[in-house]
Amino acid sequence: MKIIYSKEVANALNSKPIVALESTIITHGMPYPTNIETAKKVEQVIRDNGAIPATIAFIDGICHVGLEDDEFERLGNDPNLLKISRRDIPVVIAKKLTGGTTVASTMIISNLVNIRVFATGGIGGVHKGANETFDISADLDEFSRTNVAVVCAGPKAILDIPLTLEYLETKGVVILGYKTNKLPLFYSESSEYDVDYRVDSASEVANIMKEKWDNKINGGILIASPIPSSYSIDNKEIDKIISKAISEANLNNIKGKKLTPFLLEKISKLTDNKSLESNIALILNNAKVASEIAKEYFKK
Ligand code: PSU
Ligand code: MN
Repeated sequence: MKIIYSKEVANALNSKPIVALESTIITHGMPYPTNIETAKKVEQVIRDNGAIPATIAFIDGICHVGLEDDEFERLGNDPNLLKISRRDIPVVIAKKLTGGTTVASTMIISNLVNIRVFATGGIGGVHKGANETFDISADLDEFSRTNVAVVCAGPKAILDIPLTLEYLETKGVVILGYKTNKLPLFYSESSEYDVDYRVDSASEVANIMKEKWDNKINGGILIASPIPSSYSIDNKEIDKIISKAISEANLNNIKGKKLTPFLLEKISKLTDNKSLESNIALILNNAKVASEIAKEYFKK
């Protein structure tokens, strides 16, 4: 595939620590113009913490690694763009289409261009009711085969958490709790679930990355970093709202790749944008943690 690097990323390839970023958050995850403002703030946090940001997207079938200002604008201000996951990539290239990359497809591109650390908000997982709908995010299978460490704030609270954890275990994916023993759940800093292992520093994560890939144990590593306390929303409070949002999705027959964006938007409305503020805060925090990990891994 044809890849265009931003100037900043082109200068940094193989010479500076780089952090990859997804773009479905821009195209489908947040309203305009908050989406673009947030994406740019996330990039700045990465620079401020000594790494180089590389937001990944497809524009007219060309893969962009690192975006220029006009490209952010193009992605952020068009409701008809695609949500591009693993299955979509070849079609998007051949048909010269435009859209945001999910966690799964951002991992694929990062791996291709040798970027080993990626920051996002929350990963996809096993949806509630998946025993009937079969709705399991392609993000989870990507973790079983693609060598990228992903910093997130835990699985999205809209998911079936126990089933998501079982699925990850089956697929051989480890969840590292960043300075926590308990699994953070996106909007909430903690939960009743344990992480697989607690890690207390970026260099500890970098050691685990190196041992995994040097020993050819392919796949991703999930680093769960809790949302900052002051933005954390109580589990029970948000659960009620999530249930309401899911009922509305069912009533409106929202399925497949439309479900996650629909739920995020509904939750935001039902919380008077409090969830959106939390979403922004957790992504900024993940960007910082990912920068630290990228710097440590770069030294290895
Ligand atoms: N987390 C967010 N906002 C998002 C997403 C995750 O805070 O928009 C996106 C990611 O791109 C993730 C995708 O890969 O949702 C999962 O979608 P699905 O559940 O359809 O696989
Ligand atoms: Mn899905």
